Amino acid sequence: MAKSPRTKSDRTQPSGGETHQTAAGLDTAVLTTNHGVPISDNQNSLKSGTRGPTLLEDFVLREKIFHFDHERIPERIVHARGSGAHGVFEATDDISDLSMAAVFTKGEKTEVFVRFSTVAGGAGSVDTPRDVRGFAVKFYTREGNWDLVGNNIPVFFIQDALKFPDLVHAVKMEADRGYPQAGSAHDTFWDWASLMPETTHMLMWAMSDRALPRSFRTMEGFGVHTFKLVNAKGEASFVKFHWKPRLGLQSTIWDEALKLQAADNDFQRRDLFEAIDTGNFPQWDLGIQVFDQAFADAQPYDVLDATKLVPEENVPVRLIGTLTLNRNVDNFFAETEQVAFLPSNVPPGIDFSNDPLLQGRLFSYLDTQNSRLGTTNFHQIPINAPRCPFANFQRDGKMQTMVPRGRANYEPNSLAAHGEVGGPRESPVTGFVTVDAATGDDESGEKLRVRSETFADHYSQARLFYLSQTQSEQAHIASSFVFELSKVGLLDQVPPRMVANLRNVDEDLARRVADGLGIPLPKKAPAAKEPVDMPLSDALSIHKNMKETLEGRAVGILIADGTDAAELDAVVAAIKKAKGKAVIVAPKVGGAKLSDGSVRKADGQLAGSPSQIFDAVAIVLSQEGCAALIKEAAAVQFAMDAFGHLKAIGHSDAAKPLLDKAGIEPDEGVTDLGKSFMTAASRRFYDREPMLRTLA
Ligand code: HDE
Repeated sequence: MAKSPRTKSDRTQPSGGETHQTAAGLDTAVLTTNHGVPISDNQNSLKSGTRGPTLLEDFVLREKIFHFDHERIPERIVHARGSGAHGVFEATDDISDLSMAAVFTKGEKTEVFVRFSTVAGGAGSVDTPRDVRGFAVKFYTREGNWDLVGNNIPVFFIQDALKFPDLVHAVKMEADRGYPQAGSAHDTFWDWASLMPETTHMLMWAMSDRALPRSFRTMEGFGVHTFKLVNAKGEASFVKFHWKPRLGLQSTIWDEALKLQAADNDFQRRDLFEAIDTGNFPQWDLGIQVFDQAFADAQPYDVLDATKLVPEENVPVRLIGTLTLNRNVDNFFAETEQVAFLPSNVPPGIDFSNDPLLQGRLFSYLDTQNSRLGTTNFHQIPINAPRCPFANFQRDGKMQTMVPRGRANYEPNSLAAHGEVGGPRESPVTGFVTVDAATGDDESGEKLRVRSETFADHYSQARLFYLSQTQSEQAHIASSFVFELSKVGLLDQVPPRMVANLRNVDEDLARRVADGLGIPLPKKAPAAKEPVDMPLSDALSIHKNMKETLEGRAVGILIADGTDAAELDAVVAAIKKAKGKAVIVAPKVGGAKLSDGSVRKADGQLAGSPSQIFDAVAIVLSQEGCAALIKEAAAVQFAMDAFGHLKAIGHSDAAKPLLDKAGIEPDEGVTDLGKSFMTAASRRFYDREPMLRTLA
């Protein structure tokens, strides 16, 4: 497989301006201070005598420690933990009738930077908590940057930006005790959420396996809000943006996600980096749902309400381009940490709707960058700088790296008439023009601190989501509510209040959650607006949108001394042929001595490579190997967890005693190592679950 290209010429530089850094100085032979003075000794500080005190005049020591002391910047208040990658977006369909944005010109290739994230945890937290994932894309278009700052869930917790600080305070670690980290299963989150019926739809998604994606590569992305597309005639349509992963959807199950946190807290970050590094470039198609005011008016929900989606069965998703991530970052801090996304970054041809959540975001992101990156000049940092020329009369400020020439720092000016540089001028023809209210937004001009009546239905789409899931997915949702509410320790009033809200979603769901918690079914909460039944939508289910493929999946192959070399080679070859990743696991990382006397090196040691890091497992043992591993708790657990996490297990005949010891009752997911294993390894066996654990 090809290595991802990492040439110097690929490195991001702001257009028009040079950075003074030459790859952080690493191609300079002599070590210097930040001011260029050569350093003779980087091992010892300057002292008075060999054992005397350190001298204040040691500028080498002081500069080095001073810089180190300030290496960290404030982490993002939300979405602190993230992973980024470079790539390209190629427009594949002509939508010039809808939008004049150059990024959508058929055949146009635009450089992009993408950052995936969890929301609640700090920068050093884990990759696999139950949480929403951020899916933020910066398109460096030739008409300026477009930032589509979305999530992997198409709706949001709240309808109005004014509630965002309350949401975030409630979900993040509790104010007095500083825990829990990266999880919503605690008092303050559910106290708040149960008092806010508008969260109900999003809660259904957050309690589903959508909040446990297997990898970034196997999750969808959504722009969430309704935006507008504007064509060259100034005509606007409403649009919702979707990212559809080429590998289909995949999620983990809860027990697996918990164990993954212990096995590898960088699981998703590593998956993304390694996929790109080995040339398995992740891809998504960009889809749009386009509709007009008449459609919007006819719906039983408001398209400006971010707690609602537009079912794909009503407005099909039209695919208009492909995103390919093909280059890892060179430096995590300089790129992934310093990238600053702004939903307010839109080129001509894309515009905002009056969604009150979106409107609040347009302010928040610009503002937060100043406290995070410490300067209003954050747009000059290479990862944030447009790739097209940019120029205006904004000047100075902290960390100004540009050196504008001449006297023109105001406009209008007539300096050009005097032979001086006059600077850029506005462009009514190519410049961004806010589309007028032609799409019928209700802009009466009165000042009102209100919530529109059309936002009042908090339950119909929550019900739509729940009822559109498979039985297994519904059981996962009910069980997640039980798990999370069971962690509400101090506030007895909260679980009943939440279940009372759920009765508006689905009576059966509410009963299951109450039963699971062991509490009486509370009285139904009054609904601001009675929910209605909507036609079910297959697009909302993960199970109905999985792709049976080995591509993008890893198979852990457990071997030990005595493993049949030919059998092992055949399994590895078959996995590779099906574009899967074969990972050899053995008791010792140095390898195992195979039947033919050769030694096969392992990719991972058994104790450090539990089966939750794989999508399927093959257990290729001889009688001798099996006899040894049957006494190894890690080997028994390897098989037991693979089975418990509903994965395929292919095994040699001689490995059967290990499976017996793990309590595995063979089903269609437990196979020999032949063709049937390759088919089984491309999927999961959800039917197995009711036999293994009690779900709500
Ligand atoms: Fe964010 N959000 N958000 N958000 N958000 C931030 O911006 C905010 C919302 C999303 O990888 C912050 O640069 C407000 C919805 C992503 O760097 C901050 C509101 C959606 C990321 C902020 C929302 C998102 C952020 C923190 C309600 C999905 C990570 C650091 C009005 C459509 C971007 C930063 C990255 C980050 C504010 C709601 C997605 C504080 C006020 C809805 C993917 O500005």
